[in-house]
Amino acid sequence: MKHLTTLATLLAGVAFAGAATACETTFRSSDTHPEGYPTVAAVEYMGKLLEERTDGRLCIEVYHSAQLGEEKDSIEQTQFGVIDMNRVSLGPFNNIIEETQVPSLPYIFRSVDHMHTVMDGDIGQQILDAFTPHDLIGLAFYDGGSRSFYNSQKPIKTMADLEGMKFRVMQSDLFVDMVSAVGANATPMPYGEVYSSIQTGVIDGAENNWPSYDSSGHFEVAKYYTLDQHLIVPEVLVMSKVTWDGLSAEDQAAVRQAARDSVPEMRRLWAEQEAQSEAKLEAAGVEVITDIDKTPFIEAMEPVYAKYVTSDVLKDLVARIQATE
Ligand code: BDP
Repeated sequence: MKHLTTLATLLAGVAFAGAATACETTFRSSDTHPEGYPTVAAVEYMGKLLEERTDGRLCIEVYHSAQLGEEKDSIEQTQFGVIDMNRVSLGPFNNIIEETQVPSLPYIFRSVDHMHTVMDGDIGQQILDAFTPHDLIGLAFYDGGSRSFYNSQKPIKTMADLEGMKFRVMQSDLFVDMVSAVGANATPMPYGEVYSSIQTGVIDGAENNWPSYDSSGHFEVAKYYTLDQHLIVPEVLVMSKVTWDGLSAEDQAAVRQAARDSVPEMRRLWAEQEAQSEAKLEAAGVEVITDIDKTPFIEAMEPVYAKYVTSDVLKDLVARIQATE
């Protein structure tokens, strides 16, 4: 008898747990980074909020480590509605959505705080709204720290040291021109190909933030890291418009709110990870070059601004960002 009661309780427990976790809809969300990376953890956190707030109806499953493809391809799949959500850098959108070029301009932000103020306000909203005509719904911006050059050859202390070197950039014309502007050559390629390309000498290096430099293992094959901090490019969380259009207005609001509420958590995780990665890689023997004069780098970017900031919309966005305290 006692045994039976225990079994009944157990079965009831299983049934209950089953009901609580039976999601009516599970959004598939793509991320290039591995499990535990701040962007992956933040979208999982958003999923938890959404599940709680919809009584388990709406859930998110994050397919990390580029399981759903490299960013450029996964963006297309998201536009088609094959993938429901995607967390990506703004870089791969540059060639499709003009407005995303503005926060991707080198040295446009004076600091991460400046970037937060801009992206949390009207300018950020305008850029999120610019995704809609491209079959995507911009939900929130995440942090991507600042990006700097690393390479396998030598410590780079001045712009002259970059002369003729070959760096991988994200698949964005703007970044190709950014690298040319400092006297080096750019090769756009998917993130997943960078490690072996450095290892085999196809390229001399790449550019990224501390957490990516760490989690990608690029530091193992390119140990010179020059903190010129040319980009403070935010990352973005988008939903496919196909998925979005299938949701009720209340569920759309719940998705938007959960995405917004994941931002402070993301920033907390990001700050933690940045410090951890920096300490880990310094201990691992990465040579960090910090005594660098950024002025020539900033001045060298003038032709990039001249080439890309040509439409009224972009000119206005740049002027408003520069005027933001
Ligand atoms: C990382 C971004 C990721 C990009 C990657 C890259 O988080 O979205 O794919 O850089 O350089 O920092 O491709």
